[in-house]
Amino acid sequence: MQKPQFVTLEGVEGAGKSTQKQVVCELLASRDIPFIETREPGGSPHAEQIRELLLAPSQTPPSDLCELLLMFAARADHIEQTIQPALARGHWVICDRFTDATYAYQGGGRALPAAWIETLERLVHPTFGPDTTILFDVPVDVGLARATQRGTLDRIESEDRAFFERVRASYHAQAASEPARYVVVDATPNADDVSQSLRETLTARWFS
Ligand code: T5A
Repeated sequence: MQKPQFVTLEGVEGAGKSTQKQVVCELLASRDIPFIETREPGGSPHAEQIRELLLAPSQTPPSDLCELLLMFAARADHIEQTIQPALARGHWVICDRFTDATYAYQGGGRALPAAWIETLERLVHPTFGPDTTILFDVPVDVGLARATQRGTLDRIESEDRAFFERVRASYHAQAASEPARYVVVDATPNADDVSQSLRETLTARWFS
């Protein structure tokens, strides 16, 4: 049997990750493959508390370095408490965002040095990372319009358009540098068309 996979979903705000995560889950369920769904920041009790700190709108937002350290603090707990136990039980892990989001948001968006992120990555998960990363790629304006239409924006979602252009550019660079790990999906069409394309791509990648 195939080794359980660690699968991450990435993209700018409103790209449709949460919507399309169901397609990944249905694909696994249809083949009786055990899996868990999780997310970052969050995914374990302590990491979910850190998520609240990170995303709550605030008159006095955390410093950029504080935000970066909290992302990795949450991740350390999430890996130990949730991700690695699930993989050890033979479950696939489907995770909404992971360290690539830190490179995109804190590295790209906030312009923190990549070397800081690399140092924390080596500390928190030196030998462990996603087997497949699905990047839902959508123009920033389209993603932000969808996120805005859905409801109130959290602290990070409230950044300006230039911030999210840097986030998207970082994702493009990451996908280009690791083509074997990344699956890039054009998330601009309607949700049904994106689902269909995703289903075909993942079936070919994992099960053919
Ligand atoms: N973050 C996270 C960092 O800064 N650093 C890090 O290291 C990590 C891990 C997480 C925030 O934290 C930041 C990034 C984020 O800002 P979150 O609430 O989990 O916060 O936010 P997101 O991950 O961005 O999730 P969103 O829900 O905002 O976006 P999704 O999941 O991509 O979009 P989704 O599926 O909820 O869809 C949004 C709306 O669009 C519609 C949906 O119905 C929904 O209403 N939609 C479509 N409409 C038209 N066509 C389509 N194809 C559509 N697909 C979805």
